[in-house]
Amino acid sequence: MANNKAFTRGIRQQSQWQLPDNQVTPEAVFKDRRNIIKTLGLGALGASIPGQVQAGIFDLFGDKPATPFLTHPLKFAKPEQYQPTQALTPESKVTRHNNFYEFGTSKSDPFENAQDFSVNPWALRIEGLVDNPLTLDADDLANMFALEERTYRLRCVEAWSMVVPWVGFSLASLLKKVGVKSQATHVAFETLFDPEQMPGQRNRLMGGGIHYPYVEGLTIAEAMNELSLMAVGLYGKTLPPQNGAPVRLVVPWKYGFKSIKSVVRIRVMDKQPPTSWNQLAPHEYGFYANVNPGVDHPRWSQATERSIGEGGLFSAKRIKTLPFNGYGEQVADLYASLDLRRFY
Ligand SMILES: Nc1nc2c(c(=O)[nH]1)N[C@H]1C(S)=C(S)[C@@H](COP(=O)(O)O)O[C@H]1N2
Ligand SMILES: [Mo]
Repeated sequence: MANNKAFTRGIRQQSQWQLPDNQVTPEAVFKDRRNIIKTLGLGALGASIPGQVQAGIFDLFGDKPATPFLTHPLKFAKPEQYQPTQALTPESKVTRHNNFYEFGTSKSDPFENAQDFSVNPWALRIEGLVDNPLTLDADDLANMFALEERTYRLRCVEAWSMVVPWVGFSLASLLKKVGVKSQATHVAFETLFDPEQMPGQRNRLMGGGIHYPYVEGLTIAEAMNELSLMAVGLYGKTLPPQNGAPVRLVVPWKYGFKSIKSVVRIRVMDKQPPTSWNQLAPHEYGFYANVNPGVDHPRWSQATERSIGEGGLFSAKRIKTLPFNGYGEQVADLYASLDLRRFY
């Protein structure tokens, strides 16, 4: 499943039996595992076998990592303008339905494969066309900036969405701190490259065919927009690894793949940097990737989206996709002179 899935998004190839993502809910997969356990008679056996062995059986199906990653409560302000205006996606969904191909391409892979991820020590380097290059460790990330809670909608290019209470600081505040030189036009971001910790970086199929490290980029104006967030937490605590610990970008008006996780390098540049999904399939994923219901993906509509965590067990609610994911008032000006059909 995971291996096959690897090629459905990046490359035009889909096997006959593969269900689209909206027919295989995490719940369905979960229920399937229970059925397998039942069918194998393991349920009845359960009563008579020791706990450790039982845990091992569940590990086999990936239901429960042996030792969950520890998160810590954060201190933050709650600015009025970023308080939720719609129902939050439950934390259990936000942390178990993920895209983080470094840990595998199925939605449950990051939760299942990333619990041993080590973020200490961490070094985030900010360099390039800046006055004062800077390196931040895990402690700096939690303490150097005034943290705020911001609830944003996250809209994946695969046409599902969530509403997530992130905790973080604006990318603009970080860029102001290092001082951006006048000739700068773009900002490049890079995820950790550590094949020992990230199985998707060791195995091309498991990693979805992406050439690692995962890289992303923004224009300077996008990076300086107040909405661009360096998130260090969600639901009031430090990020779990599957969501991009210890620090990830969140750009809420763009498709989710722009919101790069577990960032180790931010480089201010004077040209547009390469970006991972654009490199893998340039006709399907552009540099801008603004959420746009008017421009379909070559293989599916972008007019609507599946709201994760809403609408019951087997069918999530389908809602209309909004231009710029609902953030047009804050960002549409950035694209006034850009043909968004051509610069998708
Ligand atoms: N390094 C890295 N960052 C990544 C990805 C990835 O595979 N690797 N997936 C992206 C995609 S496609 C989405 S939709 C979001 C998902 O974020 P979430 O799992 O926290 O919801 O992360 C983005 N950031
Ligand atoms: Mo995504």
